[in-house]
Amino acid sequence: MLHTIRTFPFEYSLNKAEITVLGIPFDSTETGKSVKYGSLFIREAIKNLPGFDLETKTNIYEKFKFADSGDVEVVPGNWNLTEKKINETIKEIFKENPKIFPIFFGGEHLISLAVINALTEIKKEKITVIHFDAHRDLMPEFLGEKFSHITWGNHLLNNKNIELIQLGIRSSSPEEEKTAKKFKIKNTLKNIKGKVYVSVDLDVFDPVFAPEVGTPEPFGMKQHEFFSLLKKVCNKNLIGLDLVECSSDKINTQTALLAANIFKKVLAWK
Ligand SMILES: [Mn+2]
Repeated sequence: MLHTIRTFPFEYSLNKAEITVLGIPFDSTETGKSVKYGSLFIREAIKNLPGFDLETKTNIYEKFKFADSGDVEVVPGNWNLTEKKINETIKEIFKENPKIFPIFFGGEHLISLAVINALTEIKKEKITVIHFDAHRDLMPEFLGEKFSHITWGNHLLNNKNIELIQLGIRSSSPEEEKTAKKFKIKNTLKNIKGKVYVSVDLDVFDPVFAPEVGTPEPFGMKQHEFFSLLKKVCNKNLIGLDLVECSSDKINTQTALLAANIFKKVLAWK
């Protein structure tokens, strides 16, 4: 693994850490603004935040031991090879530390497909995926391309070890609605059982709060709305998290800072 950047005040080796972050800067199927540097700018925004959380009176850097696993060496324009590398890297991380809590920074949303499939192979049990997004991402293909940031959710439904919950959806197609109905995709956090994984497309927020995203969509969630939902699933059953579709291109822009706050709150509440 390539260790490229120092994000946390104190870092531990992977086998001694409790939390790891992994960047996956793949954006080859992105149709809007490039999200290639999301992992870089989310890391930079994390450096800007104090570890102390006023609400819980905890410092996340005292509460947990961190290890930055760097970025996956993605292959631009080649999802097959990139998917393989994501899968191998995640398995390598869990081989080193089976108890690690991973947080993934995109890149585009397609990376979540590889991440979640790898996690179900590793955990060998059913995982409830809570997918925050403006978009369903359930198209079987887009412009003739099977694997894209608009289709990843459809392919995830082939994984029999996941249950999908979608929150914040406000853009879809008749075809995707049919698929959502067929697979009984829920839009509530009620009655969740077992392990939980959270995938956050930052365009779930209203563009007022998160303007730097690949494909912004008006009439989105407000910050309090999102964080009150997120808080409900930050417990011992949460096994991982991803933050994707951040198109920031400067240090400490609004969307990267919001993503960094999601990172911090999840760890403060966990
Ligand atoms: Mn989206």
